[in-house]
Amino acid sequence: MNLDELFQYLQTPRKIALLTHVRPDGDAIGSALAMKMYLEKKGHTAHVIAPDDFPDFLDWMPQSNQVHVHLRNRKTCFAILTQMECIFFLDFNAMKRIELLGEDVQKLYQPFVSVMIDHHREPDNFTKYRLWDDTASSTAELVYTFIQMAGDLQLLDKDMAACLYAGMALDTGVFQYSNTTPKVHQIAGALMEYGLQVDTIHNALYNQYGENRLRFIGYLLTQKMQIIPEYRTAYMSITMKEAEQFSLSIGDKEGIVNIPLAMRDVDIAVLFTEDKDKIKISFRSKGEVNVEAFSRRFYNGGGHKNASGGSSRLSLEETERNLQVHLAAYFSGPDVSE
Ligand SMILES: [Mn+2]
Repeated sequence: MNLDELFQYLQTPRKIALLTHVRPDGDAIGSALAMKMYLEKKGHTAHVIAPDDFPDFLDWMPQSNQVHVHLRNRKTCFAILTQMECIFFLDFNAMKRIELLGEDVQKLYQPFVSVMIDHHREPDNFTKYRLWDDTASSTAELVYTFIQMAGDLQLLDKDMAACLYAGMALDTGVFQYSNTTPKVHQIAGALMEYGLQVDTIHNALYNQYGENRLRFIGYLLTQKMQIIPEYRTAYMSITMKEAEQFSLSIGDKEGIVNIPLAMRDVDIAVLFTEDKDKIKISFRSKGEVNVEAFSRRFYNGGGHKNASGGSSRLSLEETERNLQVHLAAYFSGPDVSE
């Protein structure tokens, strides 16, 4: 899409909100913070609003203490939103992905210019402008591209580079998933030129386990993991009670879904996480197995071919039991009613 009109609009100082999806990950927060710093350098006023808390292991990101959390400060966030002329939607492409924050956005009376920057499949059409590419590794990559297209790469600095590098690293599994393109390495290299210590960033992102978390993973793998050999699928579940017993915080569940893919005979990994009113479900896959289509068809979900999410309103037991039924339907062929 031609973004020149938007770049023209951004030649004048604007009041801009940067919104990320629920349970924001490193790509969402890194992209939003880098975008905030960029827009402020351009003379704009920018506020990052996340629907709920991001994990502690992102606290090192520059300006992470300036993220407004809607769930905890709904009034403040709404007051900010009512002042805005422009809203960026970062790392998501459907209003339902920001839940209550989306309801507040839809209540706004003032007109605002809307921009989506995203890399998830099947975007809803709710913004005036979009930089959308589902072959991009991450929203961080697209934020870099956005700044490049605007002709502003000279405004990049070490803090912005660190946020974007971290977003790309997290969404590519540290440059190992199939979304790791030559362009990803080129941009990562360009970002490193700002003096990034990649080992320091890696330690900050990954080597942050508490003893409880590592022991919990041991418990999950020995006591909870189930394997369905005919569908090369492994699944695990985390109940609210277990999360409490092991004192898990938000970030502690991150990445766990990937672990069963380390097995030679497993192509699909599923993690069910019990929440107050629903079961949250994460899917990961290898190669050509498309868990995005699977989660979209059976779990009101979406995301990427090899990494997607969804949910279920059934009990945890029923949800687990249904998995095998859905896998059978999925592998028997496409739904002809679609
Ligand atoms: Mn992302």
